[in-house]
Amino acid sequence: MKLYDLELSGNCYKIRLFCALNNIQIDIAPVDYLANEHKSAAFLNINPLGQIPVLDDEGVLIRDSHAILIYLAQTFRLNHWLPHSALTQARIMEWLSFSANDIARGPNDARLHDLFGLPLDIDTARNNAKKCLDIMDAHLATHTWLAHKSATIADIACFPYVALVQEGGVSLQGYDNIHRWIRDIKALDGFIPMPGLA
Ligand SMILES: N[C@@H](CCC(=O)N[C@@H](CS)C(=O)NCC(=O)O)C(=O)O
Repeated sequence: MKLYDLELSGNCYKIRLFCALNNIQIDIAPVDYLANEHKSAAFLNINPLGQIPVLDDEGVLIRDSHAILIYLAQTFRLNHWLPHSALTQARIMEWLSFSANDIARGPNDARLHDLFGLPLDIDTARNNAKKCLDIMDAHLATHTWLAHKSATIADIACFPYVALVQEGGVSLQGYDNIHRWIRDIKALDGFIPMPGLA
């Protein structure tokens, strides 16, 4: 399996982290983001959205970090990361959707503005980020993990941009339950960091 990857991308890191936690071997194919390789004709053949990550499993191409997490969990029968019960799968989907929408328009946008200079509305992004943190902290006050009694792909999906939120100028101070959850993820066997994460 090959991952089209950018080291500084939280979306790509979700896949690298999940593979490390589960001893899944993947070849990393770095994409030259600064040179706009992801918008080249060759890459648009791989993903017409011009986005990374993309997984290539023997010619089967899968785009989107959340779709890739589902694919890997199912392919390697990692049922504890994606349990089969209807309610748990619905709970996981709630958080994958939260990651793709709310976290993307909050912590992720704030970081894209501050770290990469994207012309985004930083006040809106930081307000969105704080709403995300409030919602997650309240949830984690009564839940060890986001969607289930043990860690699932929901936790992996939400982890990077929340743990990196300070790179978008938003403090995690006072979000004690999120701090505890971040510590719990970092303590998982096989955890690997990415730049910006201690
Ligand atoms: N929903 C996608 C978002 C992927 C995404 O936005 N990737 C960024 C890098 S982290 C990218 O390629 N951006 C370029 C663009 O959107 O043009 C996912 O979860 O993988």
